Amino acid sequence: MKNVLLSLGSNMGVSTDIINSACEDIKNHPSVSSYVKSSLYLTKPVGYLDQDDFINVALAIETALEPHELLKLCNELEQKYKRVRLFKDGPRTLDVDIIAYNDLRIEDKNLIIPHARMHERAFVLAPLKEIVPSFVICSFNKTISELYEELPTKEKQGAKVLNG
Ligand code: PH2
Ligand code: MG
Ligand code: MG
Repeated sequence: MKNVLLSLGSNMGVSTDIINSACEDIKNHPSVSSYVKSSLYLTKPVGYLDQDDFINVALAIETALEPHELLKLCNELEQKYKRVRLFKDGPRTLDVDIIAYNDLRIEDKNLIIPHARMHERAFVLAPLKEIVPSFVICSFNKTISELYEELPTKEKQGAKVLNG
């Protein structure tokens, strides 16, 4: 069984419903054995700024799925919730990213694990810090908590618990 961290985001459609429903799909998947979900976070867009705020959430799961099988599941969920890819970093109904997979490192044309920009992003690290602060990200040899604390203050201020 592998310990896997996922990050989900949405800023089109009814984002809270889409996020919650996609999380239930993951929880109910036959190859997912344990499941911890963070709060939902309201986050300022990163990258392309002229778009609505996002809803983001993090999941820590245990799964028997191999990395590329898991990627396939992520892509299928994005399809199910009618992902549109308008442009890079642009609005989307659902994005499901693999952030870490045990202490595995992968770099191929379809998949980079740990996620290449996770350490720069409060919308990834704030929800993860809530559920797995001590998880070590192998490529940095740092915990989620340490990576979060290293973020600029302004970046941290851009990710708040929804209704918190
Ligand atoms: N995803 C991106 C780019 N920018 N910003 C926020 N706040 N949340 C996201 O999920 C997000 C983003 C590319 O995947
Ligand atoms: Mg993404
Ligand atoms: Mg993605």
